[in-house]
Amino acid sequence: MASTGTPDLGGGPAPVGPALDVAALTGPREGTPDVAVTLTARREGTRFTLNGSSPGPEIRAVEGQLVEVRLVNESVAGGATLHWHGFDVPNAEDGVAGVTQDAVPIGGEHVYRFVARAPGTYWYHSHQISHDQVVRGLLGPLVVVPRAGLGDTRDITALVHIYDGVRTIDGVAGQHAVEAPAGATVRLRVINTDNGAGAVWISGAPFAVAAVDGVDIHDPPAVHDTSVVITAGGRADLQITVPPGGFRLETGTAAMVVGPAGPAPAAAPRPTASVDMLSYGAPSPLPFDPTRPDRRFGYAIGKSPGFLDGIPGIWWTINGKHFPDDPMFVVGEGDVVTMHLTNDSGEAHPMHLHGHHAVVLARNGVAATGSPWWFDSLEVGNGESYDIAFRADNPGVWMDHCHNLQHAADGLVAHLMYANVTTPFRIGDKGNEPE
Ligand SMILES: [Cu+2]
Repeated sequence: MASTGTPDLGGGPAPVGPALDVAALTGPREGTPDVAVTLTARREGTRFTLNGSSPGPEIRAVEGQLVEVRLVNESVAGGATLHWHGFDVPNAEDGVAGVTQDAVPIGGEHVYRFVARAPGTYWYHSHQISHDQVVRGLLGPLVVVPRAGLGDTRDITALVHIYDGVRTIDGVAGQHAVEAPAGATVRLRVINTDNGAGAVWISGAPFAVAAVDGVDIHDPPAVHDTSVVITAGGRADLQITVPPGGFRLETGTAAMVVGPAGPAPAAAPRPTASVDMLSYGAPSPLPFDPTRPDRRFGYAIGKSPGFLDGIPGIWWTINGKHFPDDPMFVVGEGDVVTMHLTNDSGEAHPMHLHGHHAVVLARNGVAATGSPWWFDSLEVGNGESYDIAFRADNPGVWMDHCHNLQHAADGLVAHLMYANVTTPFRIGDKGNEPE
């Protein structure tokens, strides 16, 4: 893949180290896994399932454990993969068909191995024909708990997904209950697996946003009558003390009631206020100095007439180019990278960088003042701009794309590449079609 366009705003060419092949950038190949899971992908009617259900089974590991997941494709035509959304695995484990592996055909299998280094809330999904396979159910939750445990905290996952137009929580439409005693502390891991941003709120109790995209918020204050808007692909861990009458996690349609057995608290409409992560929580130092980046990029999202796979239309552009002629952002290992994201395309885009967490420096030129806001999925609204920064500390070839997966299929896909890394895989070969 050649470097195209001129995304570099400064920094000069990235240093080229010794050549590395993506296929060699695996997790530990030796050692007995602490968590070993086989996930069998099937087509069931119009749905796709893993081990007979969607969402697939929750994969839960303790920080530091070795995780091994064997994906078996029983009947998903077109092939399948598993991508660990938000979990920064070594590149060969990233599960992107045509970039880090070939799609697994019917009758085939693929083994992923990685160390559960970072506690937090994540999810997994197919990254082959993802605009179809994810919507139809090839997904599930991935949770890594801290080595020290969570004490008495009740740990509850709430994976939100729309099936055939019906919003569900953990696969259940309407309202369902999870029992927890009054006075207990709950960590509610809300995962947005849909193509658009989703608002959630808690009725019946104040709450704090304890983590976003797997990273704890520093000193999160309690809020009430406030919603949390979760980017497509993003997660928010909410911390709540269960009141005597319980509380509700609301999405506007599906709801989860958490509390002692008994009558559920009343549903509440969506609050008008929402948490703004730009100013939520207390500042704390970053692990690098973003005012002295080694590399600065622009990622300008637009739309213009042209051809995509030979089909004329009005397609998304990145820095003025259509996929696959859009930018390759080339970095060297260890670089501190800043990126200026803009969007003048007429629609919002939930931008997802694989393999790295980035931190928000500013939105529309207004500097972040709250807790460091680390993310892997960031909603960039039409007309908005974001300045972000990350450390290039995970060599490979990484997608940096829109997680409205139809937009990605329509070409809103770029890549971050380390200058010395090559991949033997090809989009278009062996049926590889990541989006
Ligand atoms: Cu988009």
